[in-house]
Amino acid sequence: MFKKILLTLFSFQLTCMATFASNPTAPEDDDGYRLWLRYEPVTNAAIKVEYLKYASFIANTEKGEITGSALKELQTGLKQLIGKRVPAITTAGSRTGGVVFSLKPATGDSAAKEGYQIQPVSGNIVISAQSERGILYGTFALLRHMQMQQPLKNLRISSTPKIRYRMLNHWDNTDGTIERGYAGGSIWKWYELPERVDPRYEDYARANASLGINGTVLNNVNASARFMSQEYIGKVAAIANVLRKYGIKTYLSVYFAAPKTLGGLAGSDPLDPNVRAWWADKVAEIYKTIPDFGGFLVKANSEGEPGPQDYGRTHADGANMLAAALKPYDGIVVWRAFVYKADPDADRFKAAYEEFVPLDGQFDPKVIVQVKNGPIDFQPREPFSPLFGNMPKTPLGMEFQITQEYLGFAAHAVYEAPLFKECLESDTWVNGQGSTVAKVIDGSLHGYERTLIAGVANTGSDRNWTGHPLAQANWYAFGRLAWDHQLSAEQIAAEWTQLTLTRQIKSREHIVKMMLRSREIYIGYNTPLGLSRPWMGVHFAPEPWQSRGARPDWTATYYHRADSAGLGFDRTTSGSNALSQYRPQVQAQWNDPDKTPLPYLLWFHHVSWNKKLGSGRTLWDELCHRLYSGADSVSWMQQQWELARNDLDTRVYADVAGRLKVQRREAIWWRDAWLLYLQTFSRQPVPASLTPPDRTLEEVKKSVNIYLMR
Ligand code: BDP
Repeated sequence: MFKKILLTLFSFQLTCMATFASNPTAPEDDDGYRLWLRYEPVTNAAIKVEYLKYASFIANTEKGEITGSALKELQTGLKQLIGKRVPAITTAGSRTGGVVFSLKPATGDSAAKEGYQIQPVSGNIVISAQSERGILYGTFALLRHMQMQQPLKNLRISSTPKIRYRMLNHWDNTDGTIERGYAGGSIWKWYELPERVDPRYEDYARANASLGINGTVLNNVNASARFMSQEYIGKVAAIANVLRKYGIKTYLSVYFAAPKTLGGLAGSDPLDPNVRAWWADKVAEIYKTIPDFGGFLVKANSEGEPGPQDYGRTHADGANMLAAALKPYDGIVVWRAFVYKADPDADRFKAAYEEFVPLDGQFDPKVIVQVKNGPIDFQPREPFSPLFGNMPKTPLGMEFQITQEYLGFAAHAVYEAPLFKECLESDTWVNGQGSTVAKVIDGSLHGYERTLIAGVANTGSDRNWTGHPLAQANWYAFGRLAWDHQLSAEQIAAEWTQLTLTRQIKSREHIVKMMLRSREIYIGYNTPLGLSRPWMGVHFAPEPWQSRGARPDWTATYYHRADSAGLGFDRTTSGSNALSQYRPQVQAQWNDPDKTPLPYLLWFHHVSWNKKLGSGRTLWDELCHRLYSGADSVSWMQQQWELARNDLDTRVYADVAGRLKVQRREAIWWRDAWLLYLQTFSRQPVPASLTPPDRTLEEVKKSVNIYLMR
């Protein structure tokens, strides 16, 4: 047996050597675990000499846990970057040639408190901030700068976050599964907590802190009441103890009916004094165990979850009850606006606005209403939610989805920063031109101090955290934009690629190019021209023909409305009139089918198959062209990836290359499904310049059924 192991090891070694021999410039084998914190040795000799000039000591006068983490990170980073173990001292005094943490008295608002400055001062690099968190963020910024081998000489970085609460939302369950998770199981090992604390929690915290993320909701919005039990509060506390060291507060999703199901009360009416007392006691119990607990995230009266409306109360009543329970503490209530009633005649697009706008001004100041970026549900492209700007008396937070529920799971490469940016830069026009969504959520438009941005996490127990190696970039991009929404998608992609994949410029350019186009390519074969597909099921397989569901808005046909006349959802005055929820200037962009930009066309109009579009093609022809060009462009992505091959880690290269092949196959699957199905309505041939699918609609349907089989 022993001999067999030795032999296996030997042949494994030979294989590795062979791989390296054929690929001499590729870096060492990497499993993706280190994310963008790889701290690969500095290769630029002059830069290394400069870095060594500041590597005599790290001066940290503070005794706090968070500056302790900053110190540890800097020591680890420098050891790996320049090969030197840098000693820690408490004060620099007159010494020069080191890095100094300088904590200043707090004067500004919460954003200023988390900001930092980095600059050379009298022979040292000084990281100054008004809080320990600021020092930590500054440390990570310095390390990022050094990983990119930038000089320190004229370094002057000054940065403050634009949004106060920058959070991840995990949709993780007690049984270790993750709702809409595609990278393995949950990283939270509930069954072994609180006794065993997985070291991975600390690496998770480091990664988030490196981006400035300062809060995390540990569990699914479809929450289990168990999280409010004493047993789970103890488990949560063990995780919170780790996250705290990195400036991250822990939050929990709550099951609104917990007073009844867990507490044994008759009901969970938010105006019932017994229910209110139950929550007040529960909150006190939580704070006793987790003194810096962040607060609650709530999905109520949505998709079957319980809520205040079960007792004839409003969302404001429910949220305010929890806010009252949190009053003695620092915690907040994040109340989700993702609601839509099962009304067969309604347009789901309009639901959140109709329920929430009338409540504007009724929420307790501790409440933030968290709104998904679009009015429906995390589609590859959506217009911005009309709630943004229309609740001036209520702080609205942004909810983006990082996990790729509608973006091809972990098989398709879709870089999401362009999606995030598109929404943030949309103009609501509520206070005239320039009233962007970003200004709504950063509080500058309506003067909110409590501002929030959340991303539904894409992390899991896979060794590389996100399944698809390129999906790490989406976690990274979310965090960077949460800190500063003015960064460009390109800048973030370039940064991430350099930190994570390769320092070689040419290869980086190929990868960045591919990342920047990836979302449009995906939309091309998946939801071109403003189609959407939030139908029920696994949210992956193409089923545009699905017409039966528990409710109309859980079918595919509800959304695309294909018929013999044309395609698309009429949301103008002749249809659902959802457009009226936007300001006139926004309506003007989308009201007229002749002027609506093609990417949004079918979101707002039912367009006839033969209508000539701005592109010069008819709707049918344009649709075919986009489906084909999307699917074909996956081959172009494969080429870009190949061009970078020699500068990539061998494992990461092979992993992505394999996934791109899957993406190519599935892109054709989507293309054929839409095309063959919609052809039954358009009754037109595929344009002559394109090669028609080599299978029938029935064959595609069969393959989908097999895919969906248990
Ligand atoms: C939908 C997901 C569902 C979530 C829901 C939500 O399919 O799993 O529970 O959103 O955000 O997109 O509450």
